[in-house]
Amino acid sequence: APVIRLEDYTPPPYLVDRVDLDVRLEPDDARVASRLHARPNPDGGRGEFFLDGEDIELVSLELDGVPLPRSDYRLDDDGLTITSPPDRAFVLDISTRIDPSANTQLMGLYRSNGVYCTQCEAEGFRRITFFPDRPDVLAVYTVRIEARKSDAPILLSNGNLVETGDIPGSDRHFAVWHDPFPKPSYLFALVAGDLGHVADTFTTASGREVALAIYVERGKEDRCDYALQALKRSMRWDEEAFGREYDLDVFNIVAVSDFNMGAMENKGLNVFNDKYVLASPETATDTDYANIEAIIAHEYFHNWTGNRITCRDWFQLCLKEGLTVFRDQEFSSDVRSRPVERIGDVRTLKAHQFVEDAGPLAHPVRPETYREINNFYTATVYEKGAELIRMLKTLLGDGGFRAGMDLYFDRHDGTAATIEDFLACFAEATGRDLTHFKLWYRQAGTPEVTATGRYDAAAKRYELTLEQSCRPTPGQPTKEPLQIPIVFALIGPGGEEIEAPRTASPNVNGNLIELASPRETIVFEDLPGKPVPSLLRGFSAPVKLNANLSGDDLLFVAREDRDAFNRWQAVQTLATGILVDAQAKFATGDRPDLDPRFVDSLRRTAQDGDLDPAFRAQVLTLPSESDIARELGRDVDPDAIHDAGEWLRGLLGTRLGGELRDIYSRLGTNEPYSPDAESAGRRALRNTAMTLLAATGDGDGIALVERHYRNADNMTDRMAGLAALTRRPGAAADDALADFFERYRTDPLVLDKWFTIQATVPTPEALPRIVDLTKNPAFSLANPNRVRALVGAFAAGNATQFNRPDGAGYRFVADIVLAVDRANPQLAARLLSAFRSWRSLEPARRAAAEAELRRIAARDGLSRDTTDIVQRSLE
Ligand code: BAL
Ligand code: ZN
Repeated sequence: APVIRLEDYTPPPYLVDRVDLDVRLEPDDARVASRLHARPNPDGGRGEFFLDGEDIELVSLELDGVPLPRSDYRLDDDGLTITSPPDRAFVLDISTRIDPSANTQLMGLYRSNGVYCTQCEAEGFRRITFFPDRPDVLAVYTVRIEARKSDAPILLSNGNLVETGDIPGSDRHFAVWHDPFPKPSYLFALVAGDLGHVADTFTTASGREVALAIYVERGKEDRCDYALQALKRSMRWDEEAFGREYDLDVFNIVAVSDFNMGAMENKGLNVFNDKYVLASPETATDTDYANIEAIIAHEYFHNWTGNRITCRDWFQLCLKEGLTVFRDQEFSSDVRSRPVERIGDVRTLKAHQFVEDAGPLAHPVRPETYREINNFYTATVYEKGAELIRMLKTLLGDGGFRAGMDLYFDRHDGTAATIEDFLACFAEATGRDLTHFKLWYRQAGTPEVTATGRYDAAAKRYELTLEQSCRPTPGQPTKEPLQIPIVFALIGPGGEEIEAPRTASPNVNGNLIELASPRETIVFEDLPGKPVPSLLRGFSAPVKLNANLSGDDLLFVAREDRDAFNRWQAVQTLATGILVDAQAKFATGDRPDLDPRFVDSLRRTAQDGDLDPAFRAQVLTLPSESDIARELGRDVDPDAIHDAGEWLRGLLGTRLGGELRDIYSRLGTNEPYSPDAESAGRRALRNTAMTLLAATGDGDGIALVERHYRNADNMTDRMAGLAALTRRPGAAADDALADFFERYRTDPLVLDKWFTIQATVPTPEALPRIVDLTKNPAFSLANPNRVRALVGAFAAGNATQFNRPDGAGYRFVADIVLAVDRANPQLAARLLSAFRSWRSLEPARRAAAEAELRRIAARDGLSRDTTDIVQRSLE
């Protein structure tokens, strides 16, 4: 596939102002009649008019009502070219035929569980009709849908419903939808089927009433309430936090069971993976509830950041995604606990984005080249993109940030914009020069910041030296220094924060250091005693910080820092040191030992009833195996890392046994389940205590877990029990798994949890069991949720078994990638990216992983998506 480059962007030569679609649905024969009102672009070049088209059959083509002679157009695999279009406005009538049932890619128009639905981002509209399928062509859509009433009583599209009716003399009916807001083709959506729904209304700040509805498979209506309430909270929040009101008369959400992404923000008609809509206490965990709330919010927030203002081209993807992730993170922080949300978001960032940045798939937040855009819906574009917005807010302050956002909404509403447009609004609104900041969008890789402090007691002076560096990433062998906002405080010996420490440095402003050069020394004067620095508070920049603090200092920060994030971070840093050391010992057959002060520190947090239980749970949750692998960076031995984790958890379970049992019994409750953040926090702490007690492996611990599983009255507790029980294969684990299957055998979304639990058992029994599970009638390679629950979870969440020294884990995943690739390239490519850390493994595993990548690369007929990932992984 050709490389597409940002620098080659040219405006579209022809614009389309209006699209009238008439879609007649049959399961394997859908007819799409499209009338395009087109005209030459005054800002574009002249010449041919290219309309993308893929896997569709052209039935007829007319220009201004006259069939276009064969000599006036070309048809090839990529689309249709009108060779000499008129030099004035004109109308194109195009009709195409498609087979929704045969569409296994889940891009364009397809059928999922008997429901017609569409997915058009990034380039799916071209699989429905011929169209300049690029986000800078914005049109007003009117859509008529016609189908058999028995097949599809519900007919939905974007915008407002303007007409419905029956077709006389047939069992067919139709609906006409009109969306007054010009939009790019990737935001087009159509859904038709026999669906149930729940409804509500929302009154906007200016008093307009909006009809809300969530459509789902019949029988699932009672699982939509949480999503519906989350939608209303989101709508209110966007008014209050960003001054953004909803703009249509209706807002519809549809949940479908076959979906490549989490959800899609089509204008007025969001389509969701049902996993992120359906919830009841018996079927969804607290994490599921939190994800539903965040994703409902995310898609809703796209209405302004994505839809009203869209992207000029796909290189600008972070313009809508990074910004919208930032907005959904802020929403969750406001409606839940801010420090706990931040810890969760940073854990996610490090687990996915830092890993991506450290491997062969690293790319800038705004990439400058791609071969397949589907492969750039990544943690870097989304999560690091959100961090860039957060840094901008830190640098400009709340007022400056809001002024920049207001200007952006004002100036670019109704247009397709760029990162340059976006940053210019902030520069103009605040008078700040953002030239240096913009480098964050261009330069890939995770910067490392090293801090070294020196205290001169006689002079009462503290010198803080900060240095930054960044390792090479693909295509970027050398790196420039970035502008890094470091929120900080100096903590005095008694734990008090030293207010506005005196410094002559121009790069310190209140509690903010702006590090812009490779190396910078800041001198603080008149200190009352030797301070301990609390740096990068709230994780103010997406960097790897080496603060060079002693064990004593870290224990001090863990106890005294007023910044909750940094208290948590200090414990993580201590635990990381312990685990890195322990895994080296396990690798050589030695026994590690444990500093009792670390245990005391955890004990203090565990027992501190003044702290939010959710925060205490986060502190008691050790770094993951992938955190330790990332810390090591090379010659990783996943077995040694796993052994170290088991050792530490077991030891903590023993040493903190009394406190953990106390937490467990105190937090037990007879109250009915509620998914709110506070209740969820108490369950999180109790389940963390239980997990540590189970890690001791002693009889009491196991008995406790068995009781916990049996007595659970909600899915959060049941899953926590099941996860703890299945860490150790045996009769108790098998009994619980059999029980779980019987309880939920008719519920695919819940069975996904059952697949995932078995996929992540960290023992050699796992792989043969997973191979077996692929033959279970409840499993299907055609459904992305099933594949991700079993195979995705194995590759991404079972480090010891995916990385089996005999290479069998790699072979299994590679076989699945090849099997899935023909039907659903996007899903296959996503699965394959689990190999991205292969170069950091110890030599034997590295060789085994490389062999599988090469086997995939050698396969004929590989999709563009998978080819792109495999080639970049091997480069
Ligand atoms: N635009 C793809 C799905 C999402 O990020 O909301
Ligand atoms: Zn998004």
